[in-house]
Amino acid sequence: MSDQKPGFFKRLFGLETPGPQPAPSQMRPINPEPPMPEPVLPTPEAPPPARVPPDLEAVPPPGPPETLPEAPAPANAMVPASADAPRPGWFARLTGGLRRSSDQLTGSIAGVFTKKKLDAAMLDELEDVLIQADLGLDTAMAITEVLRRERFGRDVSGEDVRALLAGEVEKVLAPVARPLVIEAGKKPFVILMIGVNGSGKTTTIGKLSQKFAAEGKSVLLAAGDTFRAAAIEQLQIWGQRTNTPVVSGPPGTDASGLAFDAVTRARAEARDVLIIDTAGRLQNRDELMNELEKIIRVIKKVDPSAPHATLLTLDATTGQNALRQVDIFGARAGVTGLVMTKLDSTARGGILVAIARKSGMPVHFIGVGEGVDDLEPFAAADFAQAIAGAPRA
Ligand SMILES: Nc1nc2c(ncn2[C@@H]2O[C@H](COP(=O)(O)OP(=O)(O)O)[C@@H](O)[C@H]2O)c(=O)[nH]1
Ligand SMILES: [Mg+2]
Repeated sequence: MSDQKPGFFKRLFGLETPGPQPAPSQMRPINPEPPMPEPVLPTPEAPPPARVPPDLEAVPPPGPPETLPEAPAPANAMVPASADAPRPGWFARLTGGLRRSSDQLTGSIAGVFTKKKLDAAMLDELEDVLIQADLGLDTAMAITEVLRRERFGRDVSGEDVRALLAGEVEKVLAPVARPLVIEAGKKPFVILMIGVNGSGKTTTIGKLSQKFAAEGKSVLLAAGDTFRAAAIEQLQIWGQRTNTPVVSGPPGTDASGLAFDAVTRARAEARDVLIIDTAGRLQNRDELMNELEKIIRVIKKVDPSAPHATLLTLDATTGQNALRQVDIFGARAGVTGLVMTKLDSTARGGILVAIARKSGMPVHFIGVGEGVDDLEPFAAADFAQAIAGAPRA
């Protein structure tokens, strides 16, 4: 951000409270094969990745360094074991998952409201805090405007601001919080999972397959990330865990041919849902985007109405770069909805608000952990309250 005030980061990071680390029981590695790194081309706008985990291709965000969880397990922990402990309720999981984001926001807001009477300097500082929390300029300005209009020169507490923040965030999110509806008339209902490498496609497929199986749906998975043996194996492990068959071929198989076979088989077996995994695509790599378009064309040869949902997974830890991914994948692959992953690993959860306001794209689910149950249907009011650290209405 070019408009940040000097000394701001010092204050911001001085206040940062580290979030909870994933429970060791959720991190047991299963897959012995380390994934092969894929070639990485930096985007013109973004700096080249300085520190990329072996299975990540997502371009790291500009701006402050992200606190990633200390790798508690080897780099190949791609399929974490399910937690054995009883699971907390869903709102507790959501607030737990968003703790890093809400702690940072709450702490920074408290740092602004040290004086009682609201003045211009406090409003400016608050606007910076909200922008730095990745909420986007519009949301930051809307909130400070309400305060300027209604509370200037009067008493304002951090709590008042958090309640206002929760309300504004909810207003932005409500129109995009839309469930993923599996239409019974579409059999199979074909879901294509796309996104840059490491954004959480395969993990989200595992979580979704568990969810659909629990609803009594019959699911088929397709290992369409045919570049790497480890990627195929990772989906197979999720298939075993969720008792779901997986269509796969040897590494190097043509992904569109595999997608064709998968749709044909799912139709022959009268499956309710088919979820197709794809290789990580860096959005500026033209030939890879072309391949994605080819997969879609080939799917349509079996069923012209498919894919019925094209879900883009976005890694919340990539911050502002996620906005670019929405634009480019949206233009090239006809994205129908978003899944934001790793909200538990970042203080930048506010990016979802900026994406919602800018793109208006439906948000179906959010990922708040690596376990099979750590996928929550996206609910605007709950998310808004959790991120603002506001009490539940
Ligand atoms: N903490 C956390 N980690 C996640 C989440 N979703 C995925 N991951 C992890 O992110 C890494 C990359 O995920 P993967 O599904 O392989 O990404 P893909 O390359 O897009 O298929 C893996 O280590 C996953 O366990 C999430 O919601 N929270
Ligand atoms: Mg994958």
